[in-house]
Amino acid sequence: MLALHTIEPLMGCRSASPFTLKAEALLCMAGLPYERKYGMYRSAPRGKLPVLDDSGTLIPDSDLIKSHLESHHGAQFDDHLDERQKAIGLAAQRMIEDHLYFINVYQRWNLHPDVLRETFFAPIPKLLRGFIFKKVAKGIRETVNKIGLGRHSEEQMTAYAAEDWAALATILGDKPFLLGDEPSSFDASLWGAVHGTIRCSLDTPSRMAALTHQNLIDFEKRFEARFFDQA
Ligand SMILES: N[C@@H](CCC(=O)N[C@@H](CS)C(=O)NCC(=O)O)C(=O)O
Repeated sequence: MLALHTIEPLMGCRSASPFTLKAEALLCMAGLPYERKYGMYRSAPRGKLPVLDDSGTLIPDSDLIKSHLESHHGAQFDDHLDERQKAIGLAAQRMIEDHLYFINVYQRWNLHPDVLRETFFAPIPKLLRGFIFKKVAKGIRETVNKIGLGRHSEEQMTAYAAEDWAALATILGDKPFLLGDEPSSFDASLWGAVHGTIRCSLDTPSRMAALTHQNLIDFEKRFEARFFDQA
């Protein structure tokens, strides 16, 4: 029995987190039935989501979930890729998850605090909501600042995001998936980022940059149609 502890949908996208989107995409790619669960925040083993519950064993982190699905459930996400393709995929994934992600989060929270507080935080009682929201927002600002990105100007951050999207669009080119005709785990990461950015109606400069790449928009739809429409 598989249950994915994930984060709620947000304004048009299936989850507010690209990492939980990636984990869900991997489950769908593996063709495994699963249940979605919400609300595991503080009790997550590493304080972060996604977490996969496999009959009572908790697996935190989207990459560890990928390895678990391969080692325990027969998934073969990347076996068709050669070493060079795997290296390109990993470089793209790291750019998505360790660079672009932080700009996306920062811009979303910086530009739309009121909307986020009243949508995403709506389940929290009103008296507590503002307090918890401020604490989370402060944590995000501090994290992005500590890794250095938050010390750049808004314009510079937008320029970085535009470069990342352009690089991803270039790697994808006119192929159906990031590394060729068949999807791999790296597409789950790309789909999580593209879906979470363009389908969520919270507009940011990074979202606008992503939307200038028709092949990324088409990829998001193609991936969704193949793995999610029947899910
Ligand atoms: N490396 C982790 C990153 C997961 C992650 O950063 N999740 C965010 C949601 S987007 C989270 O749970 N943040 C809560 C926090 O940092 O307190 C993965 O791939 O799963």
